[in-house]
Amino acid sequence: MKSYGLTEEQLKHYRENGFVVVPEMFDLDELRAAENAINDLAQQAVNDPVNLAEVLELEPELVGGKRVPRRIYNPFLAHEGFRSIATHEKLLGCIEDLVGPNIDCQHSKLNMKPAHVGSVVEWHQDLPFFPHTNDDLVSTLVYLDEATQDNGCLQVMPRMHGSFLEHVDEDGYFTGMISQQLDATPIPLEGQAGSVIFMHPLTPHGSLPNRSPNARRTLIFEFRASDSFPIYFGELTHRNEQTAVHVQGDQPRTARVGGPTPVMPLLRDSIASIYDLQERSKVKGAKRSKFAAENKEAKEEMLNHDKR
Ligand SMILES: O=C(O)CCC(=O)C(=O)O
Repeated sequence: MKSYGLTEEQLKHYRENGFVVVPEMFDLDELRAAENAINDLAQQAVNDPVNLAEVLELEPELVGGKRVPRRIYNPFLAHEGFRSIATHEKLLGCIEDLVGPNIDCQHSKLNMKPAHVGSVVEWHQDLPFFPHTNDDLVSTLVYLDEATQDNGCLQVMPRMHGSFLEHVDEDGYFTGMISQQLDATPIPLEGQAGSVIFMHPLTPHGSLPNRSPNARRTLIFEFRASDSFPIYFGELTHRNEQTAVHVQGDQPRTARVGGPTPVMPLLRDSIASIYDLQERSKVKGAKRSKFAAENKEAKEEMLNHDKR
């Protein structure tokens, strides 16, 4: 019998809203494994600068005259310290409640969101980046630092996880950011270090730049039911699958087909990350979604950000 999981109320919240936050699921001692892993990888990158681009991606802006990392690729595969969090029974107990007992980690990443420069992440859904035969995937974000509106906490649009939204430019190419108008009010998800966000893969989300003196590092695991299979759309499907790992239960050989009809991304070029694709799309003048924000401060910040 499993000893950890979501409460009925948390499950209901997830199903209705497309996300749920579990405050401080991990304590600072448990997060130390990730802290040590980040230090190890940073040291490796310094010792082996030739392979730097394989391990991490840098912020375009300098901090104190130096380049700082904005993303560590594939933390699950890169270090046991990250795996120990991804496969912790507390976390997998919740994933099992959401997608069943057979679980893969489809991919992972660590967004560093460093103080003062942490890049914006434009509004997007995750599943259009890797369509599957069903939508039983869970984007799982573990805050490694306290996340606030000042340091660019994740923002979500609730109750919009029922379909694939448009992420295209005028030629129909995938831009990695929502291009249709949305009538929704974003919710900022603030939380202490160790808090975990479970998010449906079709929930629109994004985050503002970090304008504070405090980093907002977030460890992200995309889990999926093991009978949710990727639908091929080109080289990126193959690349994604190279980092997928089966983490619990059986490995069914029959695909379960269900959920909203997948929209297949048409890529112009090969991409390194969501940051890379969104930046290139903006340079090409692609449309970004606008939305009705009731929260005055959030709206002003979004408008100011648009002017920057
Ligand atoms: O860290 C964030 O603000 C959002 C991360 C995200 O949505 C992504 O990297 O796909």
